[in-house]
Amino acid sequence: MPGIETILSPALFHLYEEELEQKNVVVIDILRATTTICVAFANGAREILPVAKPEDAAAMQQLGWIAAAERHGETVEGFDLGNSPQDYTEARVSGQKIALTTTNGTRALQMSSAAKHVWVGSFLNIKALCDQLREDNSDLLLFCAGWKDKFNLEDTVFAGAVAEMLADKFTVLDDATLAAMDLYKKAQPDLNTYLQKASHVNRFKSLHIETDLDVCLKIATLNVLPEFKNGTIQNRQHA
Ligand code: 3SL
Repeated sequence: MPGIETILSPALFHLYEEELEQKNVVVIDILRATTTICVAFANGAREILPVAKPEDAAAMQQLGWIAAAERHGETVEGFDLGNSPQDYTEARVSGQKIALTTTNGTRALQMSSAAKHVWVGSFLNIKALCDQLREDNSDLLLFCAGWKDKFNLEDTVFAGAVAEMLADKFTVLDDATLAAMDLYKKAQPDLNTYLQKASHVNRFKSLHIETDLDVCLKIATLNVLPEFKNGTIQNRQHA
């Protein structure tokens, strides 16, 4: 049986780096980067290039790409898009290539590049994602992007949801995954209510972007499977 482990914060990533090439990694930034990437593909985006800095996204704008940048939860001034899934509408992104930089999510993607496969996970595509992971049968690392190297609730709850969905097919190898599964069981009856105490949800409230929370907590509504490969993200499954 393949195993599942969980990285609860990017600060712990170095512990897993050596074993990466035989494993699947799921990068998790529920609020909001990995959710936004799923929505963009569901609405017809062609490709998403995760980049480190706003300047890198701006450089791609010169080549006809949409430039998207978020820092501290806000759209960086002068960019076409920020990181709200509600802004990645069909009218805005269909057929487009997007260069995206966010505070934590795009960094976690780039950190994972040595893995066998790097998948983009969100509640919206959880079914498509878990179907793929079951088929592949490789060891799995659930990588929570967190917030500036710190643990966060929403990514951990999602890691627990994935581990629960795969529990019949995978062996849980570490206590981080067990803790994530326990947290998911506690949060699952009402994810929105449970996550009201999360630090990033409070950040949303101060930025008046709370409506994004509902969008990010929709479960298995999108049949997309974004994969980060050779430095860029493409959808392996059509919506
Ligand atoms: O951390 C990230 O990558 C972002 O998802 C943060 S935010 O939700 O856009 O504030």
